[in-house]
Amino acid sequence: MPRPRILVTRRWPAAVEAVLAERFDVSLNTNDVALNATQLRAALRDYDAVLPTVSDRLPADLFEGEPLRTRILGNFGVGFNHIDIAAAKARGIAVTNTPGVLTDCTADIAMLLLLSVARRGGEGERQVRAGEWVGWSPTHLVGTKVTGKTVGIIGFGRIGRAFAQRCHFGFGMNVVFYNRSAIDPHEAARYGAEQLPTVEDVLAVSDFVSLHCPGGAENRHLMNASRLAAMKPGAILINTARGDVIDEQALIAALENGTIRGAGLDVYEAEPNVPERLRQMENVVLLPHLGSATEETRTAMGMKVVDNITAFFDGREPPDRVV
Ligand code: 8YV
Repeated sequence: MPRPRILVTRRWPAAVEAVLAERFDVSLNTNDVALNATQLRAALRDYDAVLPTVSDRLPADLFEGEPLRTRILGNFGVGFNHIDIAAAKARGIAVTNTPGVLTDCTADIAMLLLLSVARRGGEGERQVRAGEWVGWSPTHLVGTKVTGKTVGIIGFGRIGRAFAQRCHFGFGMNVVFYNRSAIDPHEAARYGAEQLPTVEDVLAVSDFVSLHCPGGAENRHLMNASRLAAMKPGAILINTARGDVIDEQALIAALENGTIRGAGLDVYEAEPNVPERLRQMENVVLLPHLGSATEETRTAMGMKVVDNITAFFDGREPPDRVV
């Protein structure tokens, strides 16, 4: 039996690339630049498995037409809103993701953003690097205190819970959350958190709001102009989920008008393009989608993809099948 032909769309941690090479006939995109639609289309035609990342967009039209050789998309990441799942399903293509292994590191980045915006860490770092710090003063870069404040979490899945735990037990914050399904109050209490009925209820009481829901159609622009206006004056918005959960233009307006105090963002609507107006603002901290970017987590994510496609080609059920 020939080994399955697989395409890895970006460079992965060396340990994972080595395991893939032992088990599969691997083609690796060594340019480390995201593939375009034509290349992805050709990949679906020519490979048994394609292993995409968040930067490989696979909309419905890529799955249409001629016979496709691909039988599984082993997504490198937990979020899969860049893949049209219904179109993949219609062509009989399985899709898997990598849940669980990036929970802590993504929650850490949310905490890092919350602290950086609240305590003006980005501004301070820019000043010191630019040689513009003129000395300590009682009024220099005074931020807002975190301990004792209320943080509102939108989406209480794995990452939302890990973030709640950090906020409550690590930083002495009150934690409330919105989740579309009801969470057992005893389970919520394990994370020091309380569920509220609506997003608006959460926004009304939160000094910080952190997004931990999936991207894609159902949550597109969940944080729109009216929801941004419903945040407490002086509140801070954190997004480590997906860029499309926030209406970016409405956010820019809310930041410019002082509707909210600041924002910490790891994800954007049209990555890697970040609007110029956002990049000019002092009251935002902007990271380049670093949520899962640790050696340990990226390796664990890769190994999960290996487990999923190995199971699939062995005729077993892939552990993390989403379609
Ligand atoms: C990944 C992420 O690095 O897993 C996710 O959903 O957003 C990131 O942490 C990215 O998806 C890689 O494909």
